[in-house]
Amino acid sequence: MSKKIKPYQGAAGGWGALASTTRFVLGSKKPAANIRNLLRANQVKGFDCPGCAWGDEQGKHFSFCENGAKAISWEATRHQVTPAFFRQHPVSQLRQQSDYFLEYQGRIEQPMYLNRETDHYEPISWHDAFALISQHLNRLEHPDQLELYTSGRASNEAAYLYQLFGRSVGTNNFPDCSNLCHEASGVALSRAIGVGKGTVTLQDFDRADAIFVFGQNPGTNHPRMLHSLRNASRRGAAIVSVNNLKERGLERFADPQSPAEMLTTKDSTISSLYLCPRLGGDMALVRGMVKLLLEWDAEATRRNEPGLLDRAFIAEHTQGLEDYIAIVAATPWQQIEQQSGLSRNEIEQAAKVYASAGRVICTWAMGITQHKHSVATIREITNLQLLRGQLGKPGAGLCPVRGHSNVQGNRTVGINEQPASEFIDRLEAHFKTPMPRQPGHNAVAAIQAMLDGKSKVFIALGGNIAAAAPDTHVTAEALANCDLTVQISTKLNRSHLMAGREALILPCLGRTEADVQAGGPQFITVEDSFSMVHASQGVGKPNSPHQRSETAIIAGMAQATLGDKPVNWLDLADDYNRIREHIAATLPGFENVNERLQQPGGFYLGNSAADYHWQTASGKANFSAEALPEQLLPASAEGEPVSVLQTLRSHDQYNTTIYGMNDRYRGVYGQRMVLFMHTDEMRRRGLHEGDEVEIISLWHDGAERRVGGFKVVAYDIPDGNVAAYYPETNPLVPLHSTGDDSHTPTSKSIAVLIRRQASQRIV
Ligand SMILES: Nc1nc2c(c(=O)[nH]1)N[C@H]1C(S)=C(S)[C@@H](COP(=O)(O)OP(=O)(O)OC[C@H]3O[C@@H](n4cnc5c(=O)[nH]c(N)nc54)[C@H](O)[C@@H]3O)O[C@H]1N2
Ligand SMILES: Nc1nc2c(c(=O)[nH]1)N[C@H]1C(S)=C(S)[C@@H](COP(=O)(O)OP(=O)(O)OC[C@H]3O[C@@H](n4cnc5c(=O)[nH]c(N)nc54)[C@H](O)[C@@H]3O)O[C@H]1N2
Ligand SMILES: [Mo]
Repeated sequence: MSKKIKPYQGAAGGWGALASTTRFVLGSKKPAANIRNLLRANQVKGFDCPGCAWGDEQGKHFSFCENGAKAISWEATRHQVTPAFFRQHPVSQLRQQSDYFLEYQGRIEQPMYLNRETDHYEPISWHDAFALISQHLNRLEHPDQLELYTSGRASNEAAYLYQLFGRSVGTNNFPDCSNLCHEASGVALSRAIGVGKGTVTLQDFDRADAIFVFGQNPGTNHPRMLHSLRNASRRGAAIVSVNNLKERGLERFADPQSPAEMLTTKDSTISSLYLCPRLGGDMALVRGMVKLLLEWDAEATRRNEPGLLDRAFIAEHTQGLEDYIAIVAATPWQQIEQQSGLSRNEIEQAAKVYASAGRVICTWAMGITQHKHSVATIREITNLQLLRGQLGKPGAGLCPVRGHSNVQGNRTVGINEQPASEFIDRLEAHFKTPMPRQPGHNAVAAIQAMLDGKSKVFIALGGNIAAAAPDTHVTAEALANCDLTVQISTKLNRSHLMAGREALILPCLGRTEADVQAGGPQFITVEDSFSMVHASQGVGKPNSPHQRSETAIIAGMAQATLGDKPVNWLDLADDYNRIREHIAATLPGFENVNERLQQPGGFYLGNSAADYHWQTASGKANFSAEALPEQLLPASAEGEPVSVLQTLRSHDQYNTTIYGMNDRYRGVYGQRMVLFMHTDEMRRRGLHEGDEVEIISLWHDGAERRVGGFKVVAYDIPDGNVAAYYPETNPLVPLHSTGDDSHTPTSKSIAVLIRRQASQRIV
């Protein structure tokens, strides 16, 4: 595919999506099996789509999306990375290859051990691999020298076993992808409403009068959400999109699964209002909306008309309103307009939609969670919802739209570096053994501990930390500093090449594949963004007889390290019902899990806040009263203009997995090294479309962070903000540039200098 920039004219979804799906499915080597797989994804029987964490409509057939199709066919490849492949390619040579090349090689076929002498991975038996892990773990001076990373694709059963393994060794070091992702949502919501999860269910989208979508690109990352938005918009609900960029999926949508829509090429307008704030400007926008709501409410009260606030809800269920009102009053309009980059008139339009809607849902994703003041921003969105009692009732609530398909479930079953003491109490009582209580490391702390030589063994249950984590070179150094790194993976990736002094790759089954253990065929469970837990059972034939299930691999490591303490691990891996019985005994909400899973569609875990039960210290929902950040980022550094960079996903990628070089809805073809920029900024900088630039980030530690070879693309983005793809830009994100209280890297607001590539010399 040749490189080109060609603005996309169609709606999101539609023929473009269908053509792309067909190409991905048919382009793989086993189209029949792939299509059968697609039909089984997200159905009552079959597997949960590994694409994203959006919920499933009950009883609807053929519910898959273009990007789910890519995820499934990417996993179902027949390509294999065999011992012969590794004999041919030394690790130092593989390091020169792109992420796309690495994953494209296919599924890891056998367990592999890195021989540092020869610089090649060599086959190792499962027995010897587990023995090596146990030797390393039993040699640690302290259990906290172990880091156990999780990527949110693992099942509840695997994740539960993994946390039990880590805690039985004696550590709470569970860095996970959530630390890089929705951590701010968990922190903010726990403080505000006493539960770190969204309060809505999928059915609420059918009842909302207005849906505010903040900092999210569902057309690419949660395509099934577009169905809910389209249906809502058709029945007259207002959809307000708040996004730094004009995203096609939020503007228009045609359903690739609705023949009528496809034939008439009738597409739906999704958003009735589309606001483009500056990066990090959402808190200021919401503050402005609240300022107006309070003004309008006061006017109505003066006229003896019903006010806009839900006073009964506020009185019964909340605390902290006075302080919040005071801080809103003290926030000047000038600061609100300057920080949001929106005019008072634009903010007023959003406030009017909000004020006139009976039931409102607010959703958000990475555009909100990956900033320095993300927790404060989510608290502000929550304040807005509390003011009008938009919580708990049908059609209203808060909805952080999760990323990985089971990231929420992983947290629920104990992947948490700061576990609640009640959970540890339950584990101790049930397993009759002491469990660690000291807080563990999140992703950034884990990288720092490895860098400092404090942590010595790194085990990853999936994911690709070397590419996904910030400060790529620093992360690589941290991994190299470990005595042992272990990657439980489906496909070859960067993390296998940025390894410790000793390293293992342990190949596992994917979600779509049949998992047969001594106890017969097994299913696993997952939890979606709406707290629905349901079963998932793979159907495909495993790619190689050597691959094992994640659960069996964890059991193997645990049995080799701990013997039968505190459980017979191998016994649990024989029959996952046994693991679910331990889950039921130690986690509220999972009582009789094995029976309840028999109901089609699974069961709802419940949400205390949606039931007006506030598990906060105050016993109420808490308003927060925080000033807006003083200044987002500097406008210039030593006379040179500073831009603010966000790092985001293209349409052809799943996190660090690159499926292809196109970003169709943004009109980018055959390339990924692009930098989206406003035309005014291009003019000021004397840049033209296609000019090559390098990007240098500003951070006060003096280290140089620079990437080059990016082509400028003119785009509808606020002047002074720029955007480029992740993971190519991860070397620019300083490890310690993290969110307040969330510790999440600020991947959506990095201060950068932009220089023409020709000026190789930096003055
Ligand atoms: N196909 C596919 N599906 C995926 C993934 C994938 O990579 N590919 N990844 C999965 C994962 S792990 C996650 S977390 C989710 C990610 O889903 P998203 O959060 O949609 O992912 P991003 O591409 O990071 O997009 C961030 C969006 O927020 C906007 N934005 C950035 N900064 C700001 C801001 O300050 N304010 C506002 N209002 N908008 C802003 C960007 O323009 C962009 O539209 O998707 C999940 N689903
Ligand atoms: N700059 C920047 N950085 C970011 C982000 C950003 O927006 N900007 N987003 C962040 C976010 S939201 C997230 S969630 C993280 C993602 O971080 P990770 O979850 O660590 O990364 P992924 O790319 O999802 O992991 C892909 C790898 O997982 C393995 N894999 C796939 N399926 C399976 C499976 O079923 N089992 C096992 N064991 N392995 C499997 C494959 O080997 C594949 O190479 O990245 C974060 N990093
Ligand atoms: Mo994520």
